[in-house]
Amino acid sequence: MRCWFGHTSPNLACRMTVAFCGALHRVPLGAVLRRANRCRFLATATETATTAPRGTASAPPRLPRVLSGVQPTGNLHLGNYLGAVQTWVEAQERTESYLAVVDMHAVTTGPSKALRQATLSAAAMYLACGIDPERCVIFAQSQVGAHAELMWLLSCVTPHGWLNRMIQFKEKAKKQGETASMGLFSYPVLQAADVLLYRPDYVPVGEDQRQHIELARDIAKRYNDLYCAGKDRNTFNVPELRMTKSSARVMALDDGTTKMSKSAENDGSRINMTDTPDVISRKIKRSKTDSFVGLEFGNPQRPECDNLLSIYQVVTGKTKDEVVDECSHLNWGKFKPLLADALVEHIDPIRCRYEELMKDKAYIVDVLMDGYEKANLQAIRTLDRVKKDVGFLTLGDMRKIQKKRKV
Ligand code: AQP
Repeated sequence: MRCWFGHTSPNLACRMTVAFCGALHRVPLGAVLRRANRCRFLATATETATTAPRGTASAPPRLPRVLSGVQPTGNLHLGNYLGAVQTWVEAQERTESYLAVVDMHAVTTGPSKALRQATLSAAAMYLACGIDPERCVIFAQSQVGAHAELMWLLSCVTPHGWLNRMIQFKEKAKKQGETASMGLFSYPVLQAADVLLYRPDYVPVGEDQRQHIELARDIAKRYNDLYCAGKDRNTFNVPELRMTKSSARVMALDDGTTKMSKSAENDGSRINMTDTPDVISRKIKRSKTDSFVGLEFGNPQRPECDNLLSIYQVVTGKTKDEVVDECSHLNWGKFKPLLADALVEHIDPIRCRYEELMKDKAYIVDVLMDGYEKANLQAIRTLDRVKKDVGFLTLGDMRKIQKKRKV
């Protein structure tokens, strides 16, 4: 297939253009042309990057590589957006981002509802929030088989005691009792595999994921010690852990001491990124408050007040002082409509884009296919090195032996 710009293996933007010509897409012409123009620019930039020798003045500096993801365990909510996806959007121009929809993690606590649909929906939400598929690799974890393979090999270098210390397992297992699965227990090893396969420079995480990423770093170091000692380089780089802004920890609307969560039973506890303006207003109206006079940040006796003010601050982009000036004298009846309006203004354009995207699932699939190809290439490269380190008889080894016999 040849695109408008003559590329024989057109990238995603070109494919969209071709698809548009075939009237298969409902993407507005302006958007397609903007994308296609950028594609022409990107194609030139990529060619320069691959043809210019490394270390010369013309070789562009390598962007730091980043890996992150969200589980498709339900609708993405305001916490996932502010704590994760928005930070990816902000960083995408400065990084080479691998952004997974981590569907294998979604089944650790039992069957996950409508997983296929939730995976497409999560990918569509990444795009609707502003992730550019030309810059970032968006893919579904379960499609890249190397995640599961590497997880097994990493399980064999991870001491059992390290996993026993994982707080998230203890919390989730408490709810599940005897039925808590091995998958839930070894979830952090899968997460380590997710990360280490792509050799990222850093991993952006919320406070809740800090322990898991620290574990991934420990696993990488232990693996390198066991299998790479005496070699000229380590198989895994030990990624830096970068905390996202603490203000982005969003708590539940019905309890300011627990985090907003996809899987919480009460839908009123969260603002879904797919909620309509009416639903958002209703949820904010019903959100838990207190009977103190005025509004304030940071009072430990008022977690709901701190949470709602923090959300207001983040979605309006105001400083803490500006929010204090504007809101400290207000009562809940005055503040809640302000907050609801600010949320609607921030979220509704994303919801509208999301709904448009979901009308064209073939486009979401194009993005995921493209992401699969890129992610798989990188993942297999790392996995092959691991297999060599470990000493497996690989297909490559066998072919070499066969070749010798034929000669
Ligand atoms: N409430 C939150 N505030 C800020 N950041 C949050 N994240 C999740 N909830 C909040 C961030 O979103 C990213 C992806 O999370 P995940 O889907 O992999 O798992 P999670 O943290 O367990 O999210 P949920 O919504 O609570 O899912 P369930 O209910 O399925 O367990 C992470 O970067 C996380 O920090």
